[in-house]
Amino acid sequence: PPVIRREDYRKPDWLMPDVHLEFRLDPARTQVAGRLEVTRNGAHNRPLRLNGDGLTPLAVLIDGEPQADAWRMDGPDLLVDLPGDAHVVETRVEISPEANSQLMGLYASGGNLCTQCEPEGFRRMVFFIDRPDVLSRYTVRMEADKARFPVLLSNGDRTASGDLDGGRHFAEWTDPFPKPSYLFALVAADLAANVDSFTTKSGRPVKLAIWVVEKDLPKTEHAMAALKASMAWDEKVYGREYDLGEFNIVAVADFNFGAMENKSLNIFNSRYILADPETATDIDYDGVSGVVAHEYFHNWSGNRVTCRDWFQLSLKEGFTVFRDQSFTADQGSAAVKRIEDVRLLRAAQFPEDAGPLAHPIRPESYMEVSNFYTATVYNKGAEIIRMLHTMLGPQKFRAGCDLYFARHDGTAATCEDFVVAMEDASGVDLTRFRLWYAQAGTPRIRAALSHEPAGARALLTLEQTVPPTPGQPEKQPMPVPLRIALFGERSGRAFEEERLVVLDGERCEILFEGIAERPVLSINRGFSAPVIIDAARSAADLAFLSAHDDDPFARYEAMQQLMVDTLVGAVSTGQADHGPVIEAVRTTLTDPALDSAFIGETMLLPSEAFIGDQMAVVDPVAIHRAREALRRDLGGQLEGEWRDAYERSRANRFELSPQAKGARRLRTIALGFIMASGAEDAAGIALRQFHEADNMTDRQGAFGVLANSLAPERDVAIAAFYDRFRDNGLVLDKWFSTQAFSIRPDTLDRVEELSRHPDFTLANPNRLRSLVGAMSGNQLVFHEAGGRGYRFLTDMLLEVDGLNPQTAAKLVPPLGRWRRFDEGRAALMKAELQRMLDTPGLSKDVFEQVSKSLA
Ligand code: BAL
Ligand code: ZN
Repeated sequence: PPVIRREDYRKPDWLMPDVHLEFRLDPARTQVAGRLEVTRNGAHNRPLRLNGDGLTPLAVLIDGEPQADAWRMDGPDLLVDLPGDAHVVETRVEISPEANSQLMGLYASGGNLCTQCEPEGFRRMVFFIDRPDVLSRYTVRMEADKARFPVLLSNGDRTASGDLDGGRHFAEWTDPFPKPSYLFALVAADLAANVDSFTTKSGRPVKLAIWVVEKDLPKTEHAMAALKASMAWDEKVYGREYDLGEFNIVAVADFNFGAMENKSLNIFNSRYILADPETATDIDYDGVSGVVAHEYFHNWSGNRVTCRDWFQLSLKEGFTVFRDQSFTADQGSAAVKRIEDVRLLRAAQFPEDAGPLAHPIRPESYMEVSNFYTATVYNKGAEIIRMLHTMLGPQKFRAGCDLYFARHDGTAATCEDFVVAMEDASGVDLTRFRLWYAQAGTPRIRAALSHEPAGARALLTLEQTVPPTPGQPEKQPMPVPLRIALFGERSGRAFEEERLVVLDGERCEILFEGIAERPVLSINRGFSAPVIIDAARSAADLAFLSAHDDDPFARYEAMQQLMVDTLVGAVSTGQADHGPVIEAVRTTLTDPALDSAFIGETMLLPSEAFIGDQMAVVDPVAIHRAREALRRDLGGQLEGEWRDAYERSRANRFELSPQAKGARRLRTIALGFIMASGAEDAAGIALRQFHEADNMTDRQGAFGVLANSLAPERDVAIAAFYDRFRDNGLVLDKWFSTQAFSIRPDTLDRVEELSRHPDFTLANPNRLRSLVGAMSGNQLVFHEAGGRGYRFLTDMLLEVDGLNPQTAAKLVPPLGRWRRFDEGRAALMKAELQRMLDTPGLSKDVFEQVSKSLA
């Protein structure tokens, strides 16, 4: 497949200020007519290229006349020769939504019809200039059977509707805001709405509607509350107001992404809309509010100002993730939110940045843009915006955002435009900061602190290296903002106010004065930069920080580092001293000043994958053994403390307050350690929690603990969970994933069995990820010697590729990590990648990921 390069960007040859679309909707045969008012953009004589994907033109008219000679196909695209500078081009095609298993373009889900156009799904519905820098005003007419599809929605405002002959009806929608095709949406459905309203700060009423199948209406309250909170927050924090009279959200069960920010008609994966205590965990509730906020915030960061080309994707995604993270931090515990965000970054983005698919947040090239909706573009992108916020301060950052929105409203912009607006508004030179957009790889910072008691001075030396990544062997040092504090080892107090140090080159030295007692270094507080810190602090210093640091993130981080050091030491030497971790955990667990949510986060052992990331060669079995040994020791030696914490955090009635959520979190973590202690009554306690729970967090928590166990209670829970929730797809996903995450020795057998379960299907991305995605994220099981996990993943992936290449390609990265494993495993992993490559008809989505993984 051809490689598309950022440097080859050329402005569009033709513009398309006004378009009119007509959809005669039918699940099997939908007719689509497009009427495009095109204008020549600049002096050239190139034809009009209308992108298509799998379309056959049934008619092509120019200025109202059929023109058989004026057009030709060029691969999937339609080329039209146009004599003048402004013409009306009309085309007609027929498509089959129910046969569309890619879930891109117009497709059927649960009997309803909906669209997904980002990034290049629009061209699967109608010949069009399908690129984000061509903005058009849309009018849309939809016609459908009224009984089957009573609800007809598109972007903007409904401007006409009525009944037609033969039991059909129509609706017309007009969107006054010019938009690129990727933000188009259409829904024809039999759904009911939770309707509410919001009045914007300038007094404009907005009708809000969340559309779901009728029985799910009670599960939309949390999403609605989140939507209203997001609208108010964006006004308060960014001064951004909603701009239309309606805002619709539609939930569908089959969806490639989490959700989609189509102008005024967001379409959501139902897992990010539906929540009630019986079926959703606290994590699910947070997912709903976070994603509702994210999609809403796109109305400004993405829709009003969109992207010039797909290389600029992080312009809208990194910025919008930063905005949704800030929103969630403001709504609840900022410390816990930061810990969760960093855990996700380390789990998903750091490995990507260290592997064959590493790319800068603004990539230089791609074969298939769908492969670039990555943790790097989204989550590292958000960290880069956060660093700007940290370095400029909140006022100048806000001024930069205001200038960016004012300058680029109604246009398609670039990452460079964003940085220039930040520079112009703040007066800060960001020349070197731009390297963060251009260079891949996670920088490593070595920090060495020396103390001179006689002179009461301390000297901190910082050194930066940025590792080579594919296509980027040499790197330049980047500006790294580090929040730093020193604590007195005896007094436990900070010596001075926290400093913000920007390490701007390869090396710098920072002098601290008035440091009489030995200082302990707290660095990258709040995770101020997305880097790896190598500070070589002793176990005693880390334990000290975990108890005394006044930055909650730094306290968490110190505990994590202590655990990681202990576990990596245990794996590499076979010897483990668990004492310091056990004492540090005891101190935190029994600190009455700490809230349960924070304690819970801090008690979580680093994942097996994260421990592997610290090692030259990952040994999944040794890592698992070392981690389980620590869990057993923590469980056994602190059994009394865990039982106290378990009882203390016994939630009463379900509520969603931060305190109640924290209590539930700690409760299940304590349960896990009681189980690890080997106590005889542990499985019974877990099964009681499972049965008596009045909410999914407690039930799922107990289920997860039992799923790892060899006790007979595990089978009871599996059967009971299934019986209770067999009719709820989203909860069944949990049933599949919990079993696929199990560390039992028979997990792969069970996963293979579940792949033949009548409720398993490759057609639904959530279900696929719940089994296959979960298994490949289970380091011990996926890397079982002999390669059965690799073969299972590959078999599934190849089958999915025939249906839904975009989703199939997302399953490749775990195999691409072969360089990190021993020769035997690496050879088996490569063999599976090669098997994919040798498969005829492989999609370009999967081809790109596999060929880069083998390179
Ligand atoms: N734009 C694709 C889905 C999202 O990031 O909101
Ligand atoms: Zn987004």
